[in-house]
Amino acid sequence: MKNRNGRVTFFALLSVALLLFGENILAANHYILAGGAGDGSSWGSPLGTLPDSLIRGDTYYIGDGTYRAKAFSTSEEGAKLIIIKKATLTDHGTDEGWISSYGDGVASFTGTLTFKTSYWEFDGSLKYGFKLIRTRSGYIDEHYMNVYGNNIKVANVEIMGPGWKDCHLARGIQSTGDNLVFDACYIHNFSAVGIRFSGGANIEIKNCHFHNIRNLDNSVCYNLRGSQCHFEDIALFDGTKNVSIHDNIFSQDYTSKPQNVERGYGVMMSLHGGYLRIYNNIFFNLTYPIWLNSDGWGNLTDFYVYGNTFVGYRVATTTDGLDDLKNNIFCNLPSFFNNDSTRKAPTVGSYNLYCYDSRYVSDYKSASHSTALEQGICPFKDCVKDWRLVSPTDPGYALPQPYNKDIVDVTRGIDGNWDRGAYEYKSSASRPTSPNNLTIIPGG
Ligand SMILES: [Ca+2]
Ligand SMILES: [Ca+2]
Repeated sequence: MKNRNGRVTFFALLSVALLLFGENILAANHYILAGGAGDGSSWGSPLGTLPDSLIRGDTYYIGDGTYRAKAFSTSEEGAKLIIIKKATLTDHGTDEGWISSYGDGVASFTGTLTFKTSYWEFDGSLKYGFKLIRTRSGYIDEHYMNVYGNNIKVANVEIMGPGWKDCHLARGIQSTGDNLVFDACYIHNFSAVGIRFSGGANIEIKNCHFHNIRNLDNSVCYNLRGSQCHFEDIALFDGTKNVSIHDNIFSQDYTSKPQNVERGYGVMMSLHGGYLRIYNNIFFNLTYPIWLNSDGWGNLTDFYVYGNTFVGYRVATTTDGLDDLKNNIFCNLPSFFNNDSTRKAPTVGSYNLYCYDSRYVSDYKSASHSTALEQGICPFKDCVKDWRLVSPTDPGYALPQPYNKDIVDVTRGIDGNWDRGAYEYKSSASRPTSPNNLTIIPGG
């Protein structure tokens, strides 16, 4: 601390300050805007693209425009994050040189983004400030994002594939890392896979929308392109473990009936281990919402399926390895979904609600604490696009955290009745003055 003259040096003090407050003192903002040629110090002097090497602890704001492929390979420094976020009207760092047109649209990336090292946050700020697309023609087989590092969060990103009909082999995201969060992403229009995990542990996928991850016919695609056209929204393979999938929507277009014969897997699993918690999701018009690959499980310990809404399916969920199945709604209305293409919902759980199906109504009624609705009753505001409840269900089973909030964060049972399905129903007596009338429409 003291030099040979007994004086505390400026540099020694600075070292202590850096040790104590290092991230706060050093953290800086950088500004990137397509077409920029500055030093990145303000919106008046933006960089045109993210630099090759970024600075740990810093934040990089990106303005509207089109950007190219990027490999994120900056070395780690302990747990120091690098934050890359979309600049918005209300969150863009400095006002110096700022023009509102820099932040009222999206930042699009037309090449693959690859996270090679750990501790990154990539956040589009608003739904969906970052967009990953391809603009060229022909078969597109390279993945749109690769997540190879650990401790990475990806949020508010739209990943629009090259087309669900055309047997492309591209995946939205290919991932091998640990400690990952995917939040509020919209991944659609792929014929292979939305997100594939090839190993990795402690993974959370929430508030995302997967739409039209399918292909015209797998045998057609197999013959054309090989066996990578999997039509899986989320694929958990190769020893992936400890996964939580909640508050997501998995859907396919529903324009004429029957549509659900066109396949589509919501969550596909093989050799998965640790816990697997699937709750508060909506699965609409998928042939196999939750499906176990023929390779079977790994070392699975807790597999829970709670509070989901299944509408239109052939096999709603595997029951192989399933530890508990509660508070779900299973709905296959013959008026919407052809009897030939719909199958029986599982009856091994309890506190589930079943829509009417003449073939299975007696089984549904005899399931533990079940509800089997009468013929012609749809429990939702709209069976094909709005799965909020029109009235309370028979009480669900009260579960601990994290299962005590619904898909839009309403506390379960806040009105005295814990409802089944992804949406909690709030009776008018306790409804706040400004309810969250969120309507989620497939494709939107
Ligand atoms: Ca703009
Ligand atoms: Ca309720």
